Amino acid sequence: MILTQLVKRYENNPILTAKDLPGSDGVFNCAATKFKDKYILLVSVSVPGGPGNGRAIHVAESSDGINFKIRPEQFIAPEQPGPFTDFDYDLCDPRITCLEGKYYITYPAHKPGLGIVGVLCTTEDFVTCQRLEYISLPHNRVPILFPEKIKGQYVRLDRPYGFYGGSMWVSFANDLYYWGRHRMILPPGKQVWNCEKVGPSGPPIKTEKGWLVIYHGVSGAMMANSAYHQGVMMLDLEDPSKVIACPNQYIMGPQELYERIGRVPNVIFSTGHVVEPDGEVKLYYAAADTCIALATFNLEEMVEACMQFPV
Ligand code: BMA
Repeated sequence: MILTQLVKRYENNPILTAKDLPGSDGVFNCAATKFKDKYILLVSVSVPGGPGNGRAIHVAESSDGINFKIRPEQFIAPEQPGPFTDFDYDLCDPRITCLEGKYYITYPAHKPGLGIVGVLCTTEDFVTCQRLEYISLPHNRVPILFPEKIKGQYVRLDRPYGFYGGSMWVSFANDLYYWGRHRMILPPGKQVWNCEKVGPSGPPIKTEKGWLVIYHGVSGAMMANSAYHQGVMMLDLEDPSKVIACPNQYIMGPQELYERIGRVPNVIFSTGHVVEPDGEVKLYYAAADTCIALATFNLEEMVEACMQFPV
């Protein structure tokens, strides 16, 4: 079973580039969801001369999930006055979860010298975004909420720094603010593609067999440069601190030119997907920290394949 064979790249990739937003020099890591009858991406946009890496978050929308238009105005802007100013400098890697009918956005706010913290936000209309709270201590890059409560509690995945380089953890909360019962569920792997760090991609997908988690694996010094791949694993439906299957293969690795050449070469970094009613998963991913591309796979086939690698 070769997992990469289950994933199909869209033939006209990339679907969004800096040319789609004049003035920018990169449109990449994006959250993805559906809102009313539209597909929405929350896109990290970099602008020369902006703070940090110059990144802010913009909304892109589409009727077909392929042809997107980016709105020129910033949806989450850096350096806004208020309680969250300290870390709100370089905004990137948003993720979104629709939970109890509301849209929750999480992103790692980054201030060089201070660190990286997870911020929780919400939006009702994808026009304005309210920052609600920091939900992690530094350094923690990637909180993503599960789309429903499990045994009465909210659940999230994240990737604090410093545990074997960067491992994936699950935590629980009675509200969305006070998190605890932290458990490490996945340390970096033993393969070249995931040996340095691992972290969650978009929100876990509920299936009959368990929660399918798409995650990124980072290779370090074992390759000439680090490279980002995407992998999958399954968590127990009732107890998501239990990994029930975890293939040692990746599902996508940098292969096409647009994935291999760019601001950061050899990067496939997904922070969002949409599951269609017919079981097709549209996986949106940033290629080489430069542009956004689309790949698809069938959910049932991926779950079956993943379950061939029980833990
Ligand atoms: C991560 C983040 C992402 C970036 C990725 C690959 O650490 O900085 O924003 O896409 O590295 O460069």
